[in-house]
Amino acid sequence: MLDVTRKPDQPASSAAVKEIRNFIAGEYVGSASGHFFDKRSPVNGALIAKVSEAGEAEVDAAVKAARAALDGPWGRIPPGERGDLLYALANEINKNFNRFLEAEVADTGKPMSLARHIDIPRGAANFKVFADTVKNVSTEFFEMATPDGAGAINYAVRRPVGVVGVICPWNLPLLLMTWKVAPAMACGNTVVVKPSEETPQTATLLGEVMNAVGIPKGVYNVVHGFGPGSAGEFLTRHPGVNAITFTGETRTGAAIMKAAADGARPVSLEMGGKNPAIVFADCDFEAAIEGTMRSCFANCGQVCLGTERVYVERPLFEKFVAALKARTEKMKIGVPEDSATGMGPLISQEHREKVLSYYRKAVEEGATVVTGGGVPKMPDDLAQGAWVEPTIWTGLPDTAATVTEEIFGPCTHIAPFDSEDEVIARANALEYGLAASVWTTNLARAHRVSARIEAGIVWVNSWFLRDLRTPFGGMKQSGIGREGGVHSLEFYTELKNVCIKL
Ligand code: NAD
Ligand code: 6OD
Repeated sequence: MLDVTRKPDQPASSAAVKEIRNFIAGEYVGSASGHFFDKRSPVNGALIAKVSEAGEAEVDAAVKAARAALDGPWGRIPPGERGDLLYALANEINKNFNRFLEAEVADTGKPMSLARHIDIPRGAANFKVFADTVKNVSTEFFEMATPDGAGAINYAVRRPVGVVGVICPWNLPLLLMTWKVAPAMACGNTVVVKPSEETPQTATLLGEVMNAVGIPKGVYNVVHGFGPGSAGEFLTRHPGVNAITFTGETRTGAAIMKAAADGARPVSLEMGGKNPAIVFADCDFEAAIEGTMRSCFANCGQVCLGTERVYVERPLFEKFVAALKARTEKMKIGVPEDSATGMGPLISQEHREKVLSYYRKAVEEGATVVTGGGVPKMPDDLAQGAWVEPTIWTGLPDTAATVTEEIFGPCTHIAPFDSEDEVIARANALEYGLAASVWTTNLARAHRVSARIEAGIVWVNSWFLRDLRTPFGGMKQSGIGREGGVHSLEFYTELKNVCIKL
């Protein structure tokens, strides 16, 4: 039985019901329809917020505010000053660290320790990294000959792409939203953000921070709502949006791409994954177990880069499965405030139903359930939370739905392999290509295998080690485009050549 006990002095996450509004042209505004949707705590199902759903009118107002800021004050700020403002934003997020932390944890139910070390610091760091990137980047220059002998010079200049629509998921809300908003703003664009309906709070709070540091009104706007027939669709279809950057499921990305085709607008899509970990018998065993534990169960398995397929070289297979099972069964499932909590709930009851349907499907497909596979017994006051057990399966063929489809929960399938060629073919067999990890102490093998894996990022002897200057994105159906460091400039700017005849 998993340890789900809570000390009596540790309260279940609960908060007074908040009213969350859209943020348009520097003001918090409700929607003309007066329509609100409910945001419930993943921890105990309590209503924590009523969120004002933006209609077409609010989305239109947000896009127009973004356009006005672009044509007005923001468009006139020199790049250096923009960079200073982005640094000020990062510092202001850090000043309000606990407010962001509490908001993120309330929306997601994730362990406070995780949000304290990853989500909020990264939310701030994104602004500094992209301010530095833009400050330090140069463009090309060419001299050329002309028939009259006087010559000509060519130089390239980067200009903002315009109003950028930013559509975000719920798993790392502030981190992934600022991962797009920071480069967009650093490059001189203005943004309209549509946070996930599951995580409205930190994007909204960021509006306050924008005002506090003096970002001109309209540069950063937030509209709340859902996808089809709601703010997400209204935003992606709005002709005033010049480019759309999206993080979320592959199916949603495809729908957004269709919407962007009207007006031939560019998209940057970071989408789903079904990421393999490959564990060779020569690995550092402890490191491989620790890294695989994190990659399977961090954030309750709700990380796009997480591992849902583990391939272990046959001589190590039994030992690896036993060790991962033992470690998993020791992990504490609990409330965010408890520092011993290793795993919180899923984001919502709806997502829990999806994950549990895969738990049932795995058994129907003939899996051996090594551990988990169900719902943990929680105290009565947490009974309405979206809890599931961390789960490990073995024994499935590579063609099973459990092994081929993204589940986005705390679960993984472990299979043995016999040769390098075989495991590479199995790792590459899916239409996803987001991330992979390889565990080996053989340097030549590390190079060989990582070169052949079809994934946007391959970690060797690590997982989720991120240098924000590096290209990030997915191959195949996991993404279109690369963001990160100077690579973000490809999407967030238009490159123009100026040719001057001398
Ligand atoms: P989702 O695709 O359901 O929703 C993402 C966002 O899109 C939400 O804000 C949603 O309201 C909006 N949306 C939905 N339909 C839309 C439409 N037709 N038009 C416009 N907007 C629409 O994804 P999710 O459930 O929030 O997040 C989980 C998924 O995100 C997983 O598949 C995960 O792998 C993926 N993800 C990928 C990355 C990456 O970097 N590749 C990062 C995080 C999450
Ligand atoms: O670290 C990042 O920048 C990033 N985009 C992480 C994505 C995590 C997916 O859940």
